Amino acid sequence: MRVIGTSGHIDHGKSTLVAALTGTHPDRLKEEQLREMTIELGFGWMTLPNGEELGIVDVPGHRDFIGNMLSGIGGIDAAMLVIAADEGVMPQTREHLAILDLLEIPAGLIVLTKTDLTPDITPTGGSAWLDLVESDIRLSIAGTVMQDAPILRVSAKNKTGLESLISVLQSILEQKPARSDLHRPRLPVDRVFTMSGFGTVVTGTLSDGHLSVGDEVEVLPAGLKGRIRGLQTHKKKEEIAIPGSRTAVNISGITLEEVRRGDVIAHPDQYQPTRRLDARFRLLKESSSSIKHGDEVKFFVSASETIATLRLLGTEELNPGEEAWIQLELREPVVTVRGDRYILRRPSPGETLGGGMVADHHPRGRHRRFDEEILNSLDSLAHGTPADVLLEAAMALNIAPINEIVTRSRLEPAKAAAALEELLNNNSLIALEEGTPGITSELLVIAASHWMTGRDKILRVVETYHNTYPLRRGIPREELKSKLKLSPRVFNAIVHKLITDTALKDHSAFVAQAEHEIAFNSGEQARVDELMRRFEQNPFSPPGVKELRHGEVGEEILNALLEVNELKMVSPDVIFRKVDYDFMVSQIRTRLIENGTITLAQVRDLFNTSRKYAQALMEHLDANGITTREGDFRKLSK
Ligand SMILES: Nc1nc2c(ncn2[C@@H]2O[C@H](COP(=O)(O)OP(=O)(O)OP(=O)(O)O)[C@@H](O)[C@H]2O)c(=O)[nH]1
Ligand SMILES: [Mg+2]
Repeated sequence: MRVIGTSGHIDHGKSTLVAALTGTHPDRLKEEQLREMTIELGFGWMTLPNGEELGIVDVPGHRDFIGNMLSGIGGIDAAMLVIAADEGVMPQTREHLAILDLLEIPAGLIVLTKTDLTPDITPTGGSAWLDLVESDIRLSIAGTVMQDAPILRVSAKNKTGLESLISVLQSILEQKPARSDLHRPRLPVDRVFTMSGFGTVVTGTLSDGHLSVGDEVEVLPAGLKGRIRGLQTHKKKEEIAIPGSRTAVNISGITLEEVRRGDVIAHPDQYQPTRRLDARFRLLKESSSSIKHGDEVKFFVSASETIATLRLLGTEELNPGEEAWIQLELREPVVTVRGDRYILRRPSPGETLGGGMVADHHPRGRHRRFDEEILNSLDSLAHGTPADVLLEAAMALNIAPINEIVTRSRLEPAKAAAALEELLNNNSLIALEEGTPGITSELLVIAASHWMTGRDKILRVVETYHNTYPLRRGIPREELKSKLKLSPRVFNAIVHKLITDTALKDHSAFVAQAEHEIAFNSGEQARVDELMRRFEQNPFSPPGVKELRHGEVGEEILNALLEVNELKMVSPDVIFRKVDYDFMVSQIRTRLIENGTITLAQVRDLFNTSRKYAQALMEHLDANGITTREGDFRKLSK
């Protein structure tokens, strides 16, 4: 399945040629037939000798309808630039050629038609006039995408030269790889109509993925949902429409008024319309004047068209023939992605100014002008290696799953895979989660430069916490998360990474800086020493928790002593020094090994303490699986 498009000056015989090739005249409208002039896009199709289906989009040559021409020319595999032999290269020949060049239409051929009108044809087909026209054409196409295009001499009227035209066309198309299926179909709508009994039908050249009957679809930019009721290619019913084919989609749930030319049909949530984009722009050298920052222009991409304000990011003014980075603010949202080719025209008087490639379809914001960093990052998006492009996509998304970064980069799967491996190996990209990082994986990753700044910021928050609460073990995870305003998934991934890198210490519900130790100042140390003396005087009947908390020792110091394991809490009311606790446990163990059982009263007498302490200790030992209670007795747990 291939699609080609015509182009060329008005009346040069484009539609007649399509009719001669396909058997159907593409001009359908009454007005078109009366005026012998194409206004709307026309369509035809044929089967090539090798059996491949070929769709043909026929465009108008009249300068007033160049918007229609642009809406049909996107997505084609090759262009036929049609030039009438009796007139040669004319203004719209040049303008269409410039457009094909700006859109980088990948392959093409030039059809020198109406050769029957050339008077001096010799019996062998030679003609001094045609040779002259051809050499003029060669001059015009030099340096453009059409530079090496073959020139075919035909007469659509007499049907001469058509066979060799078809065979050259076939061999050009055979050299082109089939359109890749990226599973992100988009159909830029170039026609909308209704068919009685069916409802709304839209047509376009499908790209980036396939559509199937029954699919839920979205009409963008509006976002209205519908379902595919039927699909046709070249008037034949299909269950699946493949990328690169002329496709008619019958959509249920969408009325004729709800969809128009320039809209895009896609699967839900795969494309986000944009109102701002960054692009490389070339002003045609034939342009009648320079352009300035803030100029209003008409923006054409795929089948859509909208008014835009042009911002020159690195220069005040752009002269004919020059290139620059621009940011476009669009009056209406359009669907476009990185890598799309676009055209800018001056609204009035109508003139094609130039065009180029969309470099970023969702830039981070309204760029400051003359900002070196922004211009450099745009350069790497435009000229960089796949790794540069992938890294730019990662930077733009900050922290994101790998598959989203790959989608944004618009790289071919094989290139994306190699770029990903390279970036992970040289640590330009950092995986925040564990797993196998393939291009379809959902592992969170982050660009190294963002990681460094993000990591410093987090460590600073933790450090500030340590400085405010030096006697605390660390900051509660929840508190850190809300301070950083991160989603649970991103937060957990980052903290996990920081712990693995030993930048943070893990204390389950708390985290601390790796080097953080609880340390008392001299005043605090004096209070600690005094407290420890009180414990030492009555090791088995020590001061009560309430008294300590609210007394001069204070909560912070008490908690810190528990943190550093100087004290051991056995119940909300009872705390022992750790050494005394260990001593009691070993004594009880020895008793149990000798006697098998012990009672609360025996514990009380053993340490010459009160029932309150003995009970708290034994319940603590029960709860920790050291002892088991049976009535009044306790035994060692098994
Ligand atoms: N003698 C002769 N006349 C031709 C030939 N091809 C087209 N014509 C005539 O040229 C006129 C214009 O042809 P179209 O095919 O409508 O031209 P077009 O390029 O489609 O014009 P637009 O769509 O308006 O840009 C018509 O009168 C055709 O009959 C040809 O090979 N020989
Ligand atoms: Mg025509």
